[in-house]
Amino acid sequence: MPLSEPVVPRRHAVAAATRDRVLSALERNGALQRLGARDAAVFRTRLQRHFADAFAPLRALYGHESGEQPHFQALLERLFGIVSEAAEARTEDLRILDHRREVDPDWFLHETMIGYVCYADLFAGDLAGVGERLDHLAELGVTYLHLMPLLAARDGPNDGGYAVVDYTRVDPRLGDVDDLRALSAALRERGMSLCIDVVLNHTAREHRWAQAARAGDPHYLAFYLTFMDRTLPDAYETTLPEVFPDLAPGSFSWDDDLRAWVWTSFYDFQWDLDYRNPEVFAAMLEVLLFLANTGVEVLRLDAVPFLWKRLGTDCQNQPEVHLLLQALRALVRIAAPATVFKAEAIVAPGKLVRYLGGHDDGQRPECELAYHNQLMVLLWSALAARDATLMTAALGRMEQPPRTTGWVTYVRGHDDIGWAVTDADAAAVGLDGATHRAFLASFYAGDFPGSFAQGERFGVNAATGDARSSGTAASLAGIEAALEAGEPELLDAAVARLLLLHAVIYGWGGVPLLYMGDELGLRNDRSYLRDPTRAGDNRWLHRPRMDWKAAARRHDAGTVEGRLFAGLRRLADARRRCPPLRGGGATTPWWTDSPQVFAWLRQHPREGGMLGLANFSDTASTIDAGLVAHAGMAAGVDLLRDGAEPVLRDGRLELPAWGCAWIVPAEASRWSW
Ligand code: OTU
Repeated sequence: MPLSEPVVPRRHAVAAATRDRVLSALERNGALQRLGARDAAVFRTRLQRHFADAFAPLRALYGHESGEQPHFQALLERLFGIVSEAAEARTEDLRILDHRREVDPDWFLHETMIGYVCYADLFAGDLAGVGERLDHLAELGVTYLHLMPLLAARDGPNDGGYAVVDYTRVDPRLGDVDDLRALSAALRERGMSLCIDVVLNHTAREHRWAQAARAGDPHYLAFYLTFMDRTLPDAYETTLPEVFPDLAPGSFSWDDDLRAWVWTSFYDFQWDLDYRNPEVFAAMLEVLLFLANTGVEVLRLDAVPFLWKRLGTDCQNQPEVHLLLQALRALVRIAAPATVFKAEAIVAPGKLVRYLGGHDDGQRPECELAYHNQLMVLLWSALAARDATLMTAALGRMEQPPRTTGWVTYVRGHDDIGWAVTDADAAAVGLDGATHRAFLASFYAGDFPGSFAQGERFGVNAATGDARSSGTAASLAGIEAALEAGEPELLDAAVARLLLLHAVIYGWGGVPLLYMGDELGLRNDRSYLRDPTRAGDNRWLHRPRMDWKAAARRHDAGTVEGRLFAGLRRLADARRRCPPLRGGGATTPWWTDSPQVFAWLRQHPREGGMLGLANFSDTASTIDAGLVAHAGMAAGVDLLRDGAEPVLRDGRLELPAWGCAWIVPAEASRWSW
């Protein structure tokens, strides 16, 4: 080979040639020209930059190697056609946002980020109503609003909106797509980004695609996983866990119209899509881009672990799931780079970081955010046990997310809490996994002796004995019981517990999510029992309606609402003054010489460090102050106490019952006070 010819690995050569063919196709049909000269140049650069990130996973998924190259090329041209049309449909506003986000790619991981999660109807009636309540969010420092499912869902039971009939229509009770556009713009004006759910894994049985399938249309029949008899369903079910063992047993449902079994991982009215079919991929790509073009900035990708099935496995976290996410990531980025993906993957700790693109063979762009389910579970575990040993060990064993990505951290959400403590993590600290999980379910159902919690069991699995928990954060932390008992001391303790949990999630790094009502300590809501479409699903216990009367007490320091609200505002202020929490840092738990005290060190390559401390005991605890020095915070100050120096006694640092501290070096904090 002559020296002048560069050695290009074949893989890259194929990708480059394919890319050029895709680009010429877009030029031939005028798609690029329609973007206007400037945006066409930018689009072309993005396509060149990200093409391989789409090409490689798509080829692995749909590019059957053997002689079907023209087919695959046609598929690519079609997908990029969808992408270029979406780029063309993007409004001027959003194109400017795209530029801003490309200049500031870790915008969603700034230390100023604070999320709020609510149902539009329960919070403020409808989308327009939400727009009128933004002051409430601004007071809490919110910069990110996750509105729970708001697209048109089936009538009757719809799993809280997770059974969508039309991804391009807003639930008419909440408004329409124009209201969604108006709200996303109003939010942006106030420095808040909108996040909404995209239910990728399944549609409602009443979705147009499913209706066509039921009417016998072979094109749409191929959108779903259907089986003429029980042979394959039975074979799959030998290794499939049940998501809702009591409410919707099994993973297949008989459909009378189809005269077949349909794959339904969740409720029987939620039909799993078949992503082996590239038509499904193309259809969902259009959905994502349509939603991105309404100004939604964060897409919460629901139930992603379930997207690909494989016989003999639990049909979660299959390698193809990651390929799908990588391909979608690259394609959406080319048209709408201001859009961030958030993975809803509530899976074993060892499988989580892959959703953020951390793979054995290096980093591949996937989702930018993912739920830190382990942190949430271990917080409640430590609170019940009054001991942080398991939490320290289990979190210490987890991998770091890639530096360009981050966790969303949370105390409570709309789902049950699944007690995802692995047997290995439990064993590492001398606990039996099953016993500890049963303890947690019992503790948070309020039936363990000495429990302060008032919750309920969810998803009790008669076969395995597993149980999850429902209840609002306030009720689980003891506020409901304390108010019933009318004992101020119990209430002080419960308020301190709830703030303790939030002090950890606000100080971890990533985006903390505040769940609606937790800023006021809203208790369990049993009104769902009167609604037959909800009565069977006690997750509605912790989906209360916003109590605006309670909110009116938020500045009254003598009330529960006032104490929680002020506490959360203090945390928000401290976060904004804490650059180490910015994206690009890493967080690791640290052992202390007190099992009740959880310590974590946040380190940022440019912004320095922060040592977080949280005392899970109902009495004061002390730790060796040498630890603080060892973490590089010898002359440290506590951001949670207005920059005061930590209380030291006989070389030990003292934390009150359920007390917390965020210690930063004094000189680092000087500029911010
Ligand atoms: C999600 O949760 C939603 O958060 C739920 O509210 C929905 O019911 C469900 O999807 C179906 O759309 O199993 O217990 O690993 O754990 O997707 C909740 C992800 C769930 C799953 C998660 C699912």
